Amino acid sequence: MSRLKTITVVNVPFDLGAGRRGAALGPDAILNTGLIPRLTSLGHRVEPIRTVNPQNTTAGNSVNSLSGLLHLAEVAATNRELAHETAAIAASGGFPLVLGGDHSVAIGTISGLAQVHRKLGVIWFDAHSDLNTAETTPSGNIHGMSLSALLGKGHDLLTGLGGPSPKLRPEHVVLIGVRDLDPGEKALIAAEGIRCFTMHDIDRLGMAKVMEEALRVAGDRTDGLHISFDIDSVDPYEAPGTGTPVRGGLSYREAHLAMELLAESGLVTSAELVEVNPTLESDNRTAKLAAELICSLLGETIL
Ligand code: HAR
Ligand code: MN
Ligand code: MN
Ligand code: MN
Repeated sequence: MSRLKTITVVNVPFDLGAGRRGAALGPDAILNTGLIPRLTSLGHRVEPIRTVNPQNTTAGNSVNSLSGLLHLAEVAATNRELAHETAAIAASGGFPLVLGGDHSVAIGTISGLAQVHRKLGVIWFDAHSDLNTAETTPSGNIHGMSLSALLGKGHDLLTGLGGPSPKLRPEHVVLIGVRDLDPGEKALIAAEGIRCFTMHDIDRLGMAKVMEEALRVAGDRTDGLHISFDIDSVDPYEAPGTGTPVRGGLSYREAHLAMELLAESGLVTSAELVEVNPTLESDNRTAKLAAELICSLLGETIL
């Protein structure tokens, strides 16, 4: 995969997968930092921005309480459209860069990618694991269920979206930055044997070693590598503008080092950056960090 890419940014101003509103403003906040000219100056070709925003996603109160999943219809509709976008971009050899939105959009992003990459590897940066199902969720919020849905566990409307289930195999998935798990998520990690580098592991091994192992799991014997970056993986001191902050996260340098090592690997074929909520801060600090991390992932270096 060439280091210089043809990038298509896909905006997904959608936040009904989260328990509080505001992440829908993430894409504009990230773009307003000057992300596109910065990517262009790295030598990438940047295609016109696409926006996924189905009509019915503004209905804030339609809650599907029967299934226990909040806003299931809106989440499914948005992700169906998003899957079409990422599938088309990936099929044409482009690099899809999805800007969320809450982390439920990973269902659409990755379901589309899975149509092109039969053995997709995923590195999932997150304070959480997003491995709940309708049975285990403490909140009903679908952004806490996106990874399990992609692994084939959960509601049919989510698992079956944009192609046959499962979209991912557990042996090609790595979690990094984890520090807040619900009991059902711990059980699923153990049952499926999902590689999980908690903050404790990062403290002990160092980020360089963690990335080396993560690249082996998600990058060897796979035919594409997607980075799903939940900004709440970073410590709230650096990234306060997010809906479910958890203390004790990645430092500024650990997050950048991870992105730099991914860029160096030359293996990354797509990425998404989610959960930036500009309503929770006044200085756009988190959106600026998000844009910086994207640039590091796409080859920006210090020297
Ligand atoms: N585990 C909790 C739940 O399922 C909270 C997870 C949601 N937060 C996120 N996802 N930002 O990573 O509700
Ligand atoms: Mn998440
Ligand atoms: Mn999270
Ligand atoms: Mn919790």
